[in-house]
Amino acid sequence: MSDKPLVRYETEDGIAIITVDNPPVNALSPGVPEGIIDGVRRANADPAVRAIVLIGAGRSFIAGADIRQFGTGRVRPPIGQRSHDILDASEKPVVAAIHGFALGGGLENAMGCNYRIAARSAKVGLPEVLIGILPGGGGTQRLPRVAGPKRALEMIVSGRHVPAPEALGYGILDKVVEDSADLRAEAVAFAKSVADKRPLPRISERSDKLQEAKDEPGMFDAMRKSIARRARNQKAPYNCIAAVEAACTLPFQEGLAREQALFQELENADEARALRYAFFAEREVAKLPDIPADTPIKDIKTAAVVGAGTMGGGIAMSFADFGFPVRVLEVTQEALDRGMQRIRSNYETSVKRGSLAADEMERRFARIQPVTSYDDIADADVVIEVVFEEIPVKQEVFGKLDAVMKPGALLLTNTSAIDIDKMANATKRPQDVAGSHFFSPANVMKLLEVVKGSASSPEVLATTMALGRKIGKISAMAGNCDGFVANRSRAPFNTEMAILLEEGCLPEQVDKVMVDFGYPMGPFAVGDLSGLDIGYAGRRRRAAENPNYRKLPISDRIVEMGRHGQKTGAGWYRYEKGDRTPHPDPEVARVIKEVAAEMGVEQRSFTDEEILRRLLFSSVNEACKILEEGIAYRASDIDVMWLHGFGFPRYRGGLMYWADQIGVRAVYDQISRWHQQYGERWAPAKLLRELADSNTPFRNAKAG
Ligand code: 3H9
Repeated sequence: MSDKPLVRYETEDGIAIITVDNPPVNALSPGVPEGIIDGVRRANADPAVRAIVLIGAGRSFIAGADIRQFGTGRVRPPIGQRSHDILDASEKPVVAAIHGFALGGGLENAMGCNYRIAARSAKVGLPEVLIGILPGGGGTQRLPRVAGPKRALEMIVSGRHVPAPEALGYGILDKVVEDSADLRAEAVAFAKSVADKRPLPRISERSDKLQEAKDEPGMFDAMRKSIARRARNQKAPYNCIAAVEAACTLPFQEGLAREQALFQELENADEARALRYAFFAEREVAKLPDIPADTPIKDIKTAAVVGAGTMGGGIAMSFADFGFPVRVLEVTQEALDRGMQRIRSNYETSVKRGSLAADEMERRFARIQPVTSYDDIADADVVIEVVFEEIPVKQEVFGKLDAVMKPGALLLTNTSAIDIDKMANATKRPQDVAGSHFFSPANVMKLLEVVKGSASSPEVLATTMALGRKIGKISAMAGNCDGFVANRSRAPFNTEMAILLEEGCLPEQVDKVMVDFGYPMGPFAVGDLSGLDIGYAGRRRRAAENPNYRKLPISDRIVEMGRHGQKTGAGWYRYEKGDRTPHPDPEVARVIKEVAAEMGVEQRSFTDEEILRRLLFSSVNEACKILEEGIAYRASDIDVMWLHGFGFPRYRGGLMYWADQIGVRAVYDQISRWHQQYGERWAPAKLLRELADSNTPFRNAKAG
């Protein structure tokens, strides 16, 4: 560790400057709040100092408390002696100078100051709810006082990062300066201009904006109601609301005490532990043990997508949404028109819902250019193939791409299961080929699974990982095998879903268990949404390749009846015309019984827990095999993939983290029992047995 001080103190022309210097993001690690407190006391004691500036060194102001310190039992100073309390009590004016991020404890300290100025590109927010806690440093009490309770509720319950110009409009900031300006010099000048102004404006002493809650006392219940579905099984969002409510009903000091009590209920709860784990897992996933950190990254400015189906359109939107011009290729005009129409109508839905402004939609749509000839995409920096999942079709596309694309272009395939090398070998530049597997709907789901072909160059892989981040995705690396990491680990879950039906479950029963667990939709309803014919084609391919492949006769019968999901008005559920609500269908129940009888499988009833474990344990076992084979780097990468590819509830950490809560030994024992009962598909992975024998948590498992 360097012995450079975490907080520096200097004076300049009567202004004390307190600089937090704790790279990379100036988190409030031990020593930082103490350094701020020392600086404020020193400045107040020095008659030559007239005002104080609090600023961050490096790329940010302060990104909040040090998340690694939560749950460690570290004793925090009592109310009145915390850095924001001391800033608030300063007798000389304090100006916070914000660039980069002022998040969580960062914004809380800034709100303890008398004034806040920020660079135009800065962002402020109280994102604590996203790690299962609430702003416990006065944020729930000061934000409603400065921005009004309604805005504070919205910001604290969503945890969103608010751009500086918007924060200025809410009254959180006093001034925004251009990024080209010298923020420190601006802050010093500002401090001089307010040095003699008295009384000092203190957010803690304000109550004018709290009137809003008196005029509209129902706002807290309305907020609770509006988050009921999204926040089910969680406590932090509700404690956030309760704390803001306290700000509106209690004097400031009592409000702080209430905030503290509500914070303490959360810090060590399972929810916060799981969310902290997810936060760090999402950062870990970017680290590639076998690719040097200094691998050059290609500059990607333009993209092309081959195939304008639902997935191709979603991928094109992902690029357009982040400012990339993208060409979409279909060889027939009709398919191209249909694809562009689908993109347009997806954007229109967002505009109707209010999540996208109409002019922004036009800007994004204009970035997507439809073309019908390969020559028209030849100069793109990256091309993503999104055609039908059949090897010869894909190989033909890659042959054409090889012929037209400029040298050095990234040639990516969105296949969800096919061996990347089959496509790479259809070109004379296999080093430029890799997998870029998006998840449905591609413009919404955040996971980008980057798949290594055997010849993919480190440069292509590192560039694809970085490209994912540039289009707002979380990139995760996977090895090349059937289904890669995400779909392969999920496949046994899909198999068990169908087998549960043979044994007596109904789709609506399984879906309810998974929705209660925290998924946004049940797996059968998701199947209907994405289309059941894709899985059907995959099963046929695998059955042809592998004579021992476990057939799923009920799933096959449903598809063979023409029930392909929402797009045909029926799948596992039936749908009314123009409506996406799934309705349980007695016809499906009849087919299930009929096929089960043909198979000679006895039907019985299931508990919710048995359903949940049958589905998820099967995937945990497969995930162990994936790690054992070195297809994924870390168990936590698999968790990140489940969170962002499949909608696994974040407050449960991820598949492997969740399994740890049950315990590796208990999982192993159950899987072993099912192995006895059901045969080979439940054979425990070697790694699972080793973890159980050594009592090593799943989350610590790494590639074998
Ligand atoms: C809080 O403030 C509670 C208070 O109310 C008081 C209660 C009493 N702590 O994300 P990046 C690390 S709760 C520790 O890749 P970016 C991160 O792990 C806190 N470490 O950069 C990574 O390390 P490594 C409220 C942190 O530019 C490195 O910094 N605040 C923290 O993509 C770079 O991070 C938040 O929740 C932290 N607080 O994004 C904000 N923050 O290199 C959390 C970062 O070893 N942070 N690290 O992998 C963020 O959202 C993003 O990091 C940020 C920068 C947007 C700031």
